[in-house]
Amino acid sequence: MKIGFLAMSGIRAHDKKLLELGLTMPGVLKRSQVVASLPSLGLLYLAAVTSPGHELHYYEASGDGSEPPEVYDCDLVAISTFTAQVREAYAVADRLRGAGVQVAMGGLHVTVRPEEARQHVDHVCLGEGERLWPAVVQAAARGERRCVWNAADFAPVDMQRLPVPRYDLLADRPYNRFMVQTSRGCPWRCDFCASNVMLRQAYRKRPVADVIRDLRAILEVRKRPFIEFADDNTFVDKAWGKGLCRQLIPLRLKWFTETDITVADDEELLRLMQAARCRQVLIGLESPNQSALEGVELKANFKARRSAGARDALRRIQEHGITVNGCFILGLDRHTPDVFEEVLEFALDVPLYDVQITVLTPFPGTPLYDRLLREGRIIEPERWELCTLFDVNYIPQQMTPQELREGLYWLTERLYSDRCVEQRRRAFFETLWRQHDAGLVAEEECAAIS
Ligand code: B12
Repeated sequence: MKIGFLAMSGIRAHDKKLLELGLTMPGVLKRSQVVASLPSLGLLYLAAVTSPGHELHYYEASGDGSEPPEVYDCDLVAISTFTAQVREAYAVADRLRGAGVQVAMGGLHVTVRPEEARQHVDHVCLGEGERLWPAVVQAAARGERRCVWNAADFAPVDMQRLPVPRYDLLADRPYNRFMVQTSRGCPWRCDFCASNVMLRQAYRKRPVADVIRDLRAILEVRKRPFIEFADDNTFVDKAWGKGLCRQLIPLRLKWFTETDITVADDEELLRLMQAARCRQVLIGLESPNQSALEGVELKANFKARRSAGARDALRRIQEHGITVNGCFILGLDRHTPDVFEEVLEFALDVPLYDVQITVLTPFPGTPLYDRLLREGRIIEPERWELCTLFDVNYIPQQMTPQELREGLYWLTERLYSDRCVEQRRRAFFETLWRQHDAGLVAEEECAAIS
């Protein structure tokens, strides 16, 4: 069979005013453009576990959700879904099936809403895809349609033996950013988090040697790639993390990852991350004030417990030449309209090199979604296209939806203005060059980061 893997890339947001603001802010635009073009790691894993004898192709839908004409030459097309683009994905699937192409769909959204996906696709795939995909391909080859495939009915995915994602399928595409996973899951359970709704297993790490093997495979496709680790929380296990960094040092690759604030607790780890050329860590701070974080992490109240020392922890990370992208969620239940100024003050005080602000978003499958639905606070349930992290579709507890929107605009204008970006970043560069003057950081390294 000819099998197509169709990624729905790009960034989604519908709030017109915010889009206008974003377009005038180089800080926002630059990051969006960079990430919008990331290839889909999930699909590259599916390609890697496809049995030999099939012809495989990787495709991208355009930012408006339209598919390239080549997908119509396939016998089977695999589509990966996030909530914000799932209606576009269903529309693509309807068109493909109308033309006689079989469609399989998986990913975060259909995992929690399989009954919806059944209306549009031949094979609905729930959970991690590596074990179930070969069975889907076999069934498709026999012409069997209208099936639901659940990872829970297959052996658990073994993180000790993941294959190399088929990066080679991207060889003729202009990607320079590549994704690698070092781990899956997160030990914490934040009530809003949509990342791990489909993972049946606890936090799992991969063997460092396998991660390095995958990075070498990328180097065969691209000379100087930038690496994004597509993890939920990379440095949970500090000893393993140090081992990873030691092995990364000789590769001299620049990389980005998501982790929690406990990286700052371990000086040796920070030094190794710096030596391994970590360029940025993204950390979910969620709120500048501790009281708003009470109860947000459901297992151990982790976010609230770590809030008091957060500013110093963030400074420690940045003092190691690693920029922090601090993420805040606006509109948590205990947020009053004061939160917008508080975030600005926090970001300037640390100061944070990068800041990401999003609005609280009830993604289906999360405890937050169920709670807000029960409380009658979701404005338009199932308007999935609003699950973008930038569009308000719920009633906050201590402000109106409009106050939340206005606050988001107010903060966007300030945080991402040229003056504020410069002010936030200046301290980082000053520290870096001081370290250079003290002989701690090489000139080449400083220049590369600047
Ligand atoms: C990388 C990334 C992106 C990349 C995606 C690149 C791409 N083309 O795939 C970019 C930057 C484009 C992106 C965009 C967006 N993202 Co994003 N992104 C991520 C991130 C950090 C990692 C995803 C990843 O690669 N995981 C690793 C792979 C291996 O897992 P996977 O994709 O889930 O695939 C596995 C299974 O799902 C399954 N599977 C997946 N697809 C299929 C298909 C079939 C047929 C089968 C059988 C199985 C299967 O098998 C795979 C292997 O086990 C996650 C956070 C996270 N840690 O998950 C957020 C995340 C997925 N993003 C999110 C959001 C909200 C967005 C945006 C809406 C933001 C915005 N406003 O634009 C857009 C979506 C727009 C769009 N085009 O879809 C949310 C999604 C929540 C949800 N329920 O939808 C997440 C969870 C972040 C968060 N915490 O809120 N994102």
